[in-house]
Amino acid sequence: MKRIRSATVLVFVLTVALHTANQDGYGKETRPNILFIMSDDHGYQALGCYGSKVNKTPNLDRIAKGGMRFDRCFVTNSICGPCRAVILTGKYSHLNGFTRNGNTFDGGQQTVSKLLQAAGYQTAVVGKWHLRSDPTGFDYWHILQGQGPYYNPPMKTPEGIVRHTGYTTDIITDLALDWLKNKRNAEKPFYLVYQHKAPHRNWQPGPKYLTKYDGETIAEPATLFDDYEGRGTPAKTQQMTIERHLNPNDLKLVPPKLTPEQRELWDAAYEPKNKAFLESQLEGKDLVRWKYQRYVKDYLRCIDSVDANVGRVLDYLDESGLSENTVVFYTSDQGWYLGEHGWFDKRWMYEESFRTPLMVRWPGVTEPGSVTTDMAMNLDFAETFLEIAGQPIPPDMQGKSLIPVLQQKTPSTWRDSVYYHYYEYPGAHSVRRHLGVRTDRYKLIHFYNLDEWELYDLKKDPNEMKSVYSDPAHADVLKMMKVRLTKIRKKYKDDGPIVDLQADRARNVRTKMVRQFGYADEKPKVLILDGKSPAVREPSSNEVDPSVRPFTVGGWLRSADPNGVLLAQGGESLGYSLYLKKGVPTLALRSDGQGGQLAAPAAIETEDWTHVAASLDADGGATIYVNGESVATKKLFLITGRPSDGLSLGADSGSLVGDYADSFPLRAEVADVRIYWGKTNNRLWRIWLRSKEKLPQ
Ligand SMILES: [Ca+2]
Repeated sequence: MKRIRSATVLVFVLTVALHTANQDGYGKETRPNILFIMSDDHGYQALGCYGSKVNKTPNLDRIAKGGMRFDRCFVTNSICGPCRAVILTGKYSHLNGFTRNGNTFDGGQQTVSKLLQAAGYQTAVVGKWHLRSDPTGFDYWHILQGQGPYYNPPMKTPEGIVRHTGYTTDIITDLALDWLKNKRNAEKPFYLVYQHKAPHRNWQPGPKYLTKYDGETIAEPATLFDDYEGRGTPAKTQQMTIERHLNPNDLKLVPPKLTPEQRELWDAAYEPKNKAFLESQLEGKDLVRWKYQRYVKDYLRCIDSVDANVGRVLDYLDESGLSENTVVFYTSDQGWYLGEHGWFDKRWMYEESFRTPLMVRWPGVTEPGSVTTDMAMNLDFAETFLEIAGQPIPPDMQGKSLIPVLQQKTPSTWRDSVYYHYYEYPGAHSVRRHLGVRTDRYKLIHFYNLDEWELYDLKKDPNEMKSVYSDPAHADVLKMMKVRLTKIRKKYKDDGPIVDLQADRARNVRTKMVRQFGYADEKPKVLILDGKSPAVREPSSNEVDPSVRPFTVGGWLRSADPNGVLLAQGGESLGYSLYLKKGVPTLALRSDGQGGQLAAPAAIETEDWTHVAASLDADGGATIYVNGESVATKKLFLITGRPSDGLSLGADSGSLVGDYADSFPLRAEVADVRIYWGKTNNRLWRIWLRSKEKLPQ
């Protein structure tokens, strides 16, 4: 009890001290300025002050040297837009309404910028915003549109779009400095939000750093060649590997859009490197290593620009005397994979993306060079800004002011666990929805759409290579962590029923025909399948992506030997195939390591034209149709990702979806073969079946 009381007294004394510090008796404002610097996707592994093995960041380190480094600062939902919304509101995603990128932030709600503005602060935001709606609560704003490009960004202001020429990291800094020097009201304290796009994908370095690290080898992380044994489906089915998921733009094999002058510098830097690579014909692990070096070097070059530019702003604070009364924050919207587990990107509750860098310099408050392992969260930033400004913290904000931590007077009642919830699935990189709790030592994760759990002992397994969820020796820990998860979900008001967004999204797919083969001049056109090769092959594309959607596929066929694949898309890990085996129409599905199939109850007559089709509904219910009549139904599952194998008509090209030995080519006449996304309906069947009238006899 005594401890709790002294903590309360401390907070009270501090609050009073801050309130009385507002004015110095002559009406002069003395409340501290707040400079909040946030970059995008800057992992702590790439910061000198965090012991980086891959780069140096002398300017960013100045903030840590003059203040406090947080070694356990976590995010609530590791992805760009949602993190920004959490920082503005001090609330978890489910309460601020911004759960995934692509949402639109409701700027009508309570935000820290509005509260600071109302408290007499000058408020400004420059750089990345990424919340779709315009900023609210800012006296001045000049922001990138969406992700924004690395070069020559058009930027949005209340007066309209302003076009800039140059490197975005430099431009954002020029805007921040211009506001500090020329645009703000110097009579008021300021809250400046200065946010970089860098080092977000696809890591285009600035003109000054295009050849930095050339000829060097950047250290590889210990888990670059992780095989994901020891973890469940999610780690095995994600799409963020350096090996397979970096594209030619990411790897700079294709140059970005640049002015002629910029292009000249770019080509001088990349053309010789690319030529050497193309001639090298690397394979296997050597190729992964090349990709890793290319990716990490470009990533670090982007950080070099951030570091130099933050240095310019810190220099200005020093020269102008503002440093003394300005609290400087540096953080990233979340953490990042620099090849750990073979990955780039973020999203996971695994440490590298869950933890974000945070350094805070507050002269007279933070002890220079101090380090804390107290658990902080991006949920706390809004509350901290408010307390710095001497403002009350609204009771509906969910974080805590970090001021006691900054003063190294963390109360014993400080949080001993953090809660996480990631939503963006289906989505880029195919990371499953998950939630979980982390304590000092343990982490419990629930991938709830799969109902798969993982438990880690971070002391024994800091790289999170082997889940001990099923290990009887951890039964007590598991029990304790499940209790904690239930409690913490309740604490943050995230204990309602879990919505299956996957089925929700599938239900909203509009019925639409996306492909039609064997049809011309408004009538069916017969395609002769020779039983050898497919009549049509089409590479995998976003346009014909069967993932997370209901669909109907099929067509007319006539055959003396009804054996083989009518239509297939995908292969052994993801996809579907509609085929006939001894005359029995069968639908095969593959997704997430599971296979399923549904066969008609009997062989069908195919000597005359017969319509054969299959559909999948939003809940994964499959149906086989013969001449438009349902002949079999069964609950299967949705395909959860886009297959890398393409589409083929008359055989299953590439790796196989169904239970057959080779590509199982069909010998038949086929016509009016269609692929529909969305729910089947009467109109669809009426039109499709009517084409029989125009088939040759
Ligand atoms: Ca980000």
